[in-house]
Amino acid sequence: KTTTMTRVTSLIGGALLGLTALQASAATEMPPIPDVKGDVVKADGDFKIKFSIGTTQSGAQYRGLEYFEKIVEKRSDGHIQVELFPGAQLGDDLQAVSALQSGTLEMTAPSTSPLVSMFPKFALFDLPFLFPTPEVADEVLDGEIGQQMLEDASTNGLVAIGWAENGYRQLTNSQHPVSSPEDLDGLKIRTMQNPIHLDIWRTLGANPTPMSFAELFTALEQGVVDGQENPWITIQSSKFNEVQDYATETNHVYTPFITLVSERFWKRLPDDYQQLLREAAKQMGDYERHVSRTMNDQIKQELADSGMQITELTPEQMKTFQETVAPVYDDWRDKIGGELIDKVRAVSQ
Ligand code: KDG
Repeated sequence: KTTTMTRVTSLIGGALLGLTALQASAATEMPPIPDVKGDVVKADGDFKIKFSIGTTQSGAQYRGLEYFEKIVEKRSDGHIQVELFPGAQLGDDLQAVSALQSGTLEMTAPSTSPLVSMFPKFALFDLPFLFPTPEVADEVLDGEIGQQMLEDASTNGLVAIGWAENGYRQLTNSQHPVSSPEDLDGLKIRTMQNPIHLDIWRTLGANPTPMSFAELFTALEQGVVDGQENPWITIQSSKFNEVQDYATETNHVYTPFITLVSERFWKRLPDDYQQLLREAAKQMGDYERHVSRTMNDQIKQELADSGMQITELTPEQMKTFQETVAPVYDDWRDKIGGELIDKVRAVSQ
């Protein structure tokens, strides 16, 4: 009887998940492209944008880029062509940013974390547990703080035109379940090339190694590192679950993507086209955040169904993680600016 009941339950569960997947898929349909065909057409010349990202074609970020491409090509009546290069085909984050500065690539949208040496204030987004909800992240990114950061980042051969979402980061590893900092003892955890992330995992007792996103899957597969941390969508779209048996839902950091344009390319665009790219970047970011949040829970469930053992921390266990990493703020408060951190905390109230 139990077996039958179990089978029936799992059939219903599967059906519901199927329904959920269908619902999620319907809920993340691309919105209609503004019916303004050719409303921004300039006679003087055609332009081509190569847009490179590190995440793969099956992630939420790529869905955003497809939307960006359709908006820009439609509203310029094809006078601006956009070609998408996912999966770090044209180089990792830092290589792509360098290519923008030299003018050999037109656009990229990395996480802010690897850019902190260039833009120290970006480290705000690496502070552990600072953004309690996606709504707080939106208010910071779309409000005065985020808009000022875009202005500040529009230098060094770069023009920053919008925000999208990598998301809340979760820990995975190949060794054993993790439900406390003690479980991290001796674990080699890959981090982004970012000093705060190194601080976080050292403070938690792990053995962190900075590495580009492009090298990560191979390093996990070869056991060069035992674990990493990324949002559920990135874990699935980069197939980390194929080489990581354990995950812990830590939500320890919220990471945005920043949409960047090569200044050399930007200066060749007529003002109308510059405005068009800004508007399309905003629409891309809004849509991509919607996709990221709609898919998040379903993808977590799919990872569990694929055999990943996901540890959900109790409030007490989460509190232990939060209290253990609290000293990271002491080291970074002055460098980032206490006032900026307090502003984010005020948004959270
Ligand atoms: O281009 C992709 C990276 O910017 C993004 O995935 C960063 O989360 C990241 C990581 O782990 O490197």
